[in-house]
Formats: sequence, structure tokens, C-alpha cells
Amino acid sequence: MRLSRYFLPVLKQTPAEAQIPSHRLMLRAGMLRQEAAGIYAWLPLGHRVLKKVEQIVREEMDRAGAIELLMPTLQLADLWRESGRYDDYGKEMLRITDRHDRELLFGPTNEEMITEIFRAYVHSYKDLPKNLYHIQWKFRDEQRPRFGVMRGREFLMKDAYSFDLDEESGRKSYNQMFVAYLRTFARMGLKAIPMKAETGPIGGDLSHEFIVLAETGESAVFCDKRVLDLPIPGFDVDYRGDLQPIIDQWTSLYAATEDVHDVARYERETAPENRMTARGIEVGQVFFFGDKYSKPMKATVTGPDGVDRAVQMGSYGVGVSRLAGAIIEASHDDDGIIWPDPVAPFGAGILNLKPGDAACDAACETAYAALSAAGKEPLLDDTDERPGGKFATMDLIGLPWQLIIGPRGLAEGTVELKRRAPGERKTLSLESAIQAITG
Ligand code: 5CA
Repeated sequence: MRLSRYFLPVLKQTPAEAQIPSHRLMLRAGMLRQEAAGIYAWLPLGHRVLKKVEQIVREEMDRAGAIELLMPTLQLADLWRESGRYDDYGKEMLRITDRHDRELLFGPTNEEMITEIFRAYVHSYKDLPKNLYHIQWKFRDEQRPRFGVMRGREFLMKDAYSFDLDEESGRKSYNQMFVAYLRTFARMGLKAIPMKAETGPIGGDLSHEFIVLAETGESAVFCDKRVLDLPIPGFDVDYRGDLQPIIDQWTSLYAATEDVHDVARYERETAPENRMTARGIEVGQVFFFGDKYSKPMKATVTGPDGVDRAVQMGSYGVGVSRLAGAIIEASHDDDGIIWPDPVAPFGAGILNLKPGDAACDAACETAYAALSAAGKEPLLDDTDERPGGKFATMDLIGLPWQLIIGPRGLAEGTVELKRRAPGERKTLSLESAIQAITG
């Protein structure tokens, strides 16, 4: 992409309404525009990040055996009356009436709809287990939307739903999602800690929240800090094998959110030097709730014994849009965002310090072609902005690499290469710089 043709409305001033770094930086870097309280337009740079996050979530879901579909945002009220949640959900649900006076709602989650789809087609244990997911916009009329995409009203969620014949097999599905979540967040450069959690309006009695530690997080958490050093399962983890040892390893060290914190247990199980009290951002939550929806909604399957029974279900959410903010909370400095490579909107920035200078233009084109061919998705700053402004914008938008090309260096056969994270610059030949970026 050439910056002269792109749409990157960076802000010089820090917007007054933004209270936390990620919100501030997303507005300043031209990623996001607020359209109403808790409702945002994703501008091109933000959209690229959102798509990268979404794709990592998708790849790990697919790897774990889940199957993607797409359900609508609008749902019939009658569907929610079947489970009893239409009245229970209260003011958080956005209720809509169509021209025929039919009651609809903008989905805050999809347990009812997926159960309705499942029961229409699946009737035998032979078709189990199944895990279906989608990545779709949700609406929750939060009382206090705040912190930008962290607590929005409209937000993008990945929600998966598992269906099993019995509890034991349901537990295996839960474990698969647990492991997939460990991998998903690690791939984005995050340390997300699974913690015992409340189940709230989703229900059930087995649940874990995945929490990224950050000072600005909304949840207070208590954990054994050794959990931060546990190994992440590799890409070759066998999802069809026994995952229980991995779950046991991750859940044997104490980790709980404030809502379910058990002080006595915490102090009994965690040596004083290992205790950690912190704040965190919930980036995902997994639930196992058995027949809570399948029973009232009559989603039954015939077992091998010929007896019909309500299917055992779990649901598994990831806050895709919240993750874009959570990654920034975990990775920024005073100058701006520091994107981990896998979610960076562009892999490298090329700064042409003197557009119009034949040597600078030629070197930039060479770099642009080479990095594009290597799949690095470069952003070439070919604008007339002065060098100081170009450096500030590149630091603000946080691309992992900056390739700085100016007339003085080129006269000596060199360019400068900066890795955004540590911030140091190296002087080297154009070929070596390209080599360093493409690895
Ligand atoms: N049906 C279940 C799982 S599929 C469910 O809705 N779970 S949830 O309520 O925990 O939401 C899943 C994830 O969505 C949360 O972990 C969080 O990361 C994200 N999320 C929830 N509410 C918001 C919100 N208001 N703004 C941004 N992200 C949110």
C-alpha cells in the first residue's frame, strides 16, 4: 500500500474522551471512529488488524475440529422464549419490532439459534460430537460502554457451540476449546491465563475466563504467578487424543477472578512469594452447561441404546474486537503501538525521506516490490510530509519494521532499519535490510 493513496486519518491531538492507552492509540492511529456510544466504525488500518485477529481465531478453531457457519445478527423473540431467556436478559437486549409487528432482537449471543439449527438436522448419536462456530457482530446494550472496543455495545465475537451425547464426551469438547484458546492468544503475542469464573446469564457450572494481565483491565484477579511460565501446546497437539493432562497442568495452579475468589484456598495453595494480585482483560470465556438449552428446546438425539436424550452442550466465546484493544494494552510505549508481527496491519513501513529524488524513489520501489513478493504487506510512505512527521506516524501506527531510505544514506550505499519493539536503528545495505525483514 502507498500511503499517498491510503486512508490513514492520524490525529495529532490526544482525544479527551479516551481514558486508556488502547482507546487513545486506536483513535490517534486512525484505526477507529466512534459513531455512537459503544458503536465504532473500523477504519482501514483498524480493519486490517481486526481481520488478522479474526483469521488467527478461525485457524485455531478449524485446527481443533470446529466447523464455521454464519448465523444472522437478528433473531426472533419467540426463539428466546423457548429457553426462557427473553425476559431474563433484561435491558442489555436490544429489542426490535419489524413492519409486521413481529418481535426481533439483535443477538447478544447465539445459544438458542444454534440449538434450533442443530435440532432441525441431528437426531442420532452417530452424528456426534459436533462443534459449530461463527464470527459475527453482537449487540449488548451495556449500561456503561467504555474504553473504546474493550466494552462496546456492538462488538465482534467468535462463538462456538459443542454438542455431545454425554457429559464425559462434552468435557472432551470443552478441553479442545480450552487448548485452542491457549494457542490462539499465544499466537497474538498475548499471555492469557485461564481462570475459574462465574457463568452469569449463559449458565452452567463449569467455566473459565481467559484473562490478559493489564493495569487497565476491568477484572481484579488472583493467581499463582508460575502460571505465566507454563508451556503453550504446539501446533501439532493431538486434539483427538487425551488433553486432560494439559488442562490439569493449567488448572492446578490457583487462578481466579474476583467474583469466585476463595481467599482461604488461595492462601493454602499458593506460597506467599508466588501470589500475584493483578488486573486483567477477559478476552475469552468457555462454558459447559449440559442440557440447559437442549432440554427446554427439545434438542434430543437417540443414543446407541435407542433412548432419546437431551444433547450436552458447551459454548465458547472470544472477544475478537476487544482483542485488538487488549493487544495494544499489552504492547505499546509512549510513542505508540507496538504490533506483534502476526497481527500487524502491515508487516513493514518503508519511509521515503525524499520523494521525487530519483535514487530514493528507485530504492523504495525495489524494497516495496521485494517485501510485497515475500508477503510482508509493506506500507510505503511516499507522501511529502517532513521526515520528523513520518517517523512519528510510523512509531504511532506501530508496524514491526521501519525501513528508512534517504538521499544521504543512499549516496554511501546504505539505508536504516529499525525494529519497532526495542527501537534501535541499524545502518546497512538495502539488500541486507530486505533480507532481515523477510528472514
Ligand atoms: N455465548 C457465550 C460464549 S460463546 C458468551 O456470550 N460468552 S461471553 O459473554 O463471555 O462473551 C464472550 C467474549 O466476548 C468475552 O470473553 C469478551 O471477550 C467478549 N465481550 C463480551 N462483552 C463484550 C463487550 N461489551 N465489548 C467487547 N467484547 C465483549
